[in-house]
Amino acid sequence: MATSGKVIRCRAAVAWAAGKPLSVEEVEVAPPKAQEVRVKIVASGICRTDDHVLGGYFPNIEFPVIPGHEGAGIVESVGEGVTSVKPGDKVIPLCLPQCGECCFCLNPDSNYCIKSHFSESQNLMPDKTSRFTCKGKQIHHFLWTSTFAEYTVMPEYAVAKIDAAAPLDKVCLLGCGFPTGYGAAINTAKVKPGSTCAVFGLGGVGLSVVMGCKAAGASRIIAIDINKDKFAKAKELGATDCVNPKDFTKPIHEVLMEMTGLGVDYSFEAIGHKDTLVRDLLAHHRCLCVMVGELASGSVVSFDPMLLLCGRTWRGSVLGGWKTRDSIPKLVSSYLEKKLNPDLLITHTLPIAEVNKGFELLRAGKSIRSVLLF
Ligand code: PAD
Ligand code: ZN
Repeated sequence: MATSGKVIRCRAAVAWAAGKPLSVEEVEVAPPKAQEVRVKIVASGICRTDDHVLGGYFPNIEFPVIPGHEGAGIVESVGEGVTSVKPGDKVIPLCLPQCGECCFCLNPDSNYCIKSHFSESQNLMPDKTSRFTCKGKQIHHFLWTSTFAEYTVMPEYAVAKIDAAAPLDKVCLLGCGFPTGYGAAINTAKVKPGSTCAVFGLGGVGLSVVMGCKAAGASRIIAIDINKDKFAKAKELGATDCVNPKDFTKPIHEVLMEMTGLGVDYSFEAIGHKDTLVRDLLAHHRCLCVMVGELASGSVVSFDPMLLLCGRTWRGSVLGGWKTRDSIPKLVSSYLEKKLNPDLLITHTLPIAEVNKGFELLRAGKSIRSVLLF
């Protein structure tokens, strides 16, 4: 490609400081170094985690930063030594990579990769440098994906090659929201046919949990949200009951207990609030409770440990338990075979110039997923 080996000037939505709107700027993107890949991003969904970044939830995320981690694009060029992808390949950036060699990648029960940005809590590339500059300043990466940039650079093992037939403006959701929720139900919880599930929070992630519970054969799926506008979609995707905690004076776990008798078999927290986490766990005698929502760094949750002794289980789920490089291309194939339908989560499509409108819609509870197009 004509741009190979050269700095590319392109648009990106830059967060200069916490609590400020994003600013669409011209940025410079350096060529990929050895074992790195530069990708032209075509589409990127907006996930609540990006909003957590803008809100300054994660103190280890340094500003200025280019957020975005739910994207899809085309490889523009590759650095020395890259063998698994080539220019022109369609790819999904992996916000949780899979190096394939670390003890977690070799463990069939884990999808955590020790060579991920989580291990070091820093938002530069693995070599602690950045490929982005703007107005003479170094701009930080986010999760090594930074999909709010038209071109972005990632380690090779944080990129998954997908089917050339995949529509990038749709399968971008397979970069985070859909596999996170769907996998929390089928991989992390391993929901059994005939079971009863409760899903707290009906955003893109929680609605994907609903889809996962339905696919696993749950006979009752109770969808819980304080925004009743989310209920129609939840029912369309498989929820059998919808509950708004605001309609009750008693605590929600009591409401669920009355609805179910013994409580639910599985519950999922897809909000990211510490009080819903505890309420969730309290709700049921023999429940497997899966934490999907992300709490602000440093949050402390207190609960009576006897709750666990009596048989409840509390598990976390990152990216739905998928070993990403192996699984995301398979999910794309299932999508192309019409076995999965994450398209139902897309409520808005916006040009990158309207990125802040996308966040306003999310905060106002008016969108599920907005997809940004370059
Ligand atoms: P979202 O904001 O679209 O959805 C959250 C939903 O929760 C909204 O519908 C709210 O109305 C609802 N809600 C808020 N407060 C309450 C409450 N007190 N009781 C009931 N419902 C409430 O977010 P999302 O779906 O994009 O993401 C959900 C969480 O998942 C968020 O914390 C995000 O950071 C996290 C996430 N985790 C992973 C992972 O790998 N674990 C990946 C991606 C996102
Ligand atoms: Zn996300």
